[in-house]
Amino acid sequence: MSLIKRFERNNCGRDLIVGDVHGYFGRLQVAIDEVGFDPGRDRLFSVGDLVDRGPECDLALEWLAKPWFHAVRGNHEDMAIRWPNGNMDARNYVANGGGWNVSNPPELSREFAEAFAALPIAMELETERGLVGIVHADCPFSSWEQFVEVLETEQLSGALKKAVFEAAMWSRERISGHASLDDVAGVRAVVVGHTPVQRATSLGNVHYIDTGGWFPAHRPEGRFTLLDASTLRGATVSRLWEGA
Ligand SMILES: [Mn+2]
Repeated sequence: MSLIKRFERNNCGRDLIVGDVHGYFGRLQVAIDEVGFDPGRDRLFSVGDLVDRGPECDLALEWLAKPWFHAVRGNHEDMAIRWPNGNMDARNYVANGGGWNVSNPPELSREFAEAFAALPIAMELETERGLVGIVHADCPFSSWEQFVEVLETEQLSGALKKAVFEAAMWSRERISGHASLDDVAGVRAVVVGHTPVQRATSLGNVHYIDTGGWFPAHRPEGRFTLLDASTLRGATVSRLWEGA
């Protein structure tokens, strides 16, 4: 298992990056159809948080098995990993949208935990305009190389591992203004989700793309943003699933 997964340049199609999905795979399918996603040439990358809150969380494994779909671990995957080990309080988990997994038979919860524990913490895409990093919440270092170096350290100390994992999957320091807004060095862009934003936005070279495609029906402002890794432009797709 590798904590960083690297992808060579996609020479035949597009690389699109989507924000948090939170169990709305039907909507995600509609969104990628809308931009003419071609599974034979294009690739879809996820910033994590595939599960909790939405109605189709159980489809996450099916999506992860698709050869063109790749995800990093979000804090909601982290909770699903903790759950079968007794490291996740049931009430807190349910409050965070984990009710579907709390009611899963233990064998199934274990299956999800294993699949999510196999996800990398970060991904790295070669694009024609430079390297693009993907992590759920934030890059915990001022340089991407440093982050990768730590993720590749075979015998990472327990304390360092915990701190790096927590920041990568849970941090809101940068977007809440409590940390440096400088570019992450050594990488063209870092793409994250985790903190919902009204529209895709960037702080330095860190791009926030969770525009709430998973928002429930009473929050119709939510959209999926599909960010092109090469142009760093996002297609914000409509809520076709609302029905005509
Ligand atoms: Mn999150």
